Amino acid sequence: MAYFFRFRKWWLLASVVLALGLLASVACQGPVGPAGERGPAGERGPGGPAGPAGAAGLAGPAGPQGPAGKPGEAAPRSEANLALSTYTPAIGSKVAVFGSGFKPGEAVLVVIEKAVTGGEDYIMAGGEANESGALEATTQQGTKTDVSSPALPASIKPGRYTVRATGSEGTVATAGISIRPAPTPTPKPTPKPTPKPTPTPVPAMSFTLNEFTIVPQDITIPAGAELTWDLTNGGRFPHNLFVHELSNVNQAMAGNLTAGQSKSAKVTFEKAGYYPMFCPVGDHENRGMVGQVLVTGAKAASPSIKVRAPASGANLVDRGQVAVAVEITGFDVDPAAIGGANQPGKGHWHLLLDGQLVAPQGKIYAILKEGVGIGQHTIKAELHNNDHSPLSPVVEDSITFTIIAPPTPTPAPTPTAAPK
Ligand SMILES: [Cu+2]
Repeated sequence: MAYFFRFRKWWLLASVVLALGLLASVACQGPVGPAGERGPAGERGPGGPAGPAGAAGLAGPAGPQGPAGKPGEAAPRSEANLALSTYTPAIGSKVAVFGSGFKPGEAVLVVIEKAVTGGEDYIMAGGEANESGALEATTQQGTKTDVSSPALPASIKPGRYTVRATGSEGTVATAGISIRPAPTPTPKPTPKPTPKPTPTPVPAMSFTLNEFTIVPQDITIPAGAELTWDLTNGGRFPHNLFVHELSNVNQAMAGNLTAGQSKSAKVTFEKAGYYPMFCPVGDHENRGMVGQVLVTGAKAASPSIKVRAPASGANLVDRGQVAVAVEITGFDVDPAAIGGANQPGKGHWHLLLDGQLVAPQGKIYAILKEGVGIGQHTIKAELHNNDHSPLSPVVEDSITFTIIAPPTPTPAPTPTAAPK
């Protein structure tokens, strides 16, 4: 340790001396002497980074023309443009071709190059360039700014092709196309039969037929439901129950009932509307065996009225009355609303005899007791709104019939007296 301290004392002394000597040499420096002669140039040092490029010099004179190059393939002179409604059509589909840049008035033919088996071009479409050089095709519907191909035929093998449009003045345009095979037709799903709505079971209906009435006279039933009709002949004469113009019902009801007889039949009314029922025996209908069947359900699109009784051109034995019956569809008859405010699709009908209004009707049958004497008569039936205004357009029907005198009863042969 002592040795170290002795060494350090010496070291400190030396450095003090040194520093003093330095100070002295600076302090006693004299002024700087003149520059000495320039020494010989040293060796050239390594090159510095290149300086910025100088401004381009003037172009030198053109060199001599080189030899002409090999003529290249004539590029399609696609001065015009071609666009397709689809670039990947399937066999069987149509492609619309839109073109522009042709010479006005130029006739243009569009083909698919080498598309037909055997390498033929497939002629796709033809058109004409209009004044602005756009491709146009004239069709029955007039001019249109595209030319459509017919459905691409199966004679074209699927693959990639070039569509080329060539103008009569040499303008050419091309477009690539990739034709896909015809889509495999998706088998049409066999239409499921629309399940017939399960008809709401309707209780059986019982009718009593008599001289000359049908009871009940007015019934309301749902369309499409299978009904059971029980009939009883409570009268002395044969009777039955038919509905005008509904052959399916009448077939089910075939077979008149004799006095006291009963039967049951299944009937279905397909369409909504008001249908006149009647007894088809003799002139029982004209004697009053009429009734109304209101079938509820989806209404027919437009209102209609048809005179069903008397039959057009009928000869009716004069019974002092005439039964008139109409069929109404596509319209609601509301006796309670007669004279009230109008409601669309609802109202009543007017019965005219020989041009005279008899009365507004709230039911589809009426018994005329006046003005129906012997001779020809006309019945007209018109649909009217609640306020008695006619429908627009007018909905009406008319028939003529003739009332004839009852046949004179052939007197019962007077029994001849037995020879004595
Ligand atoms: Cu009858």
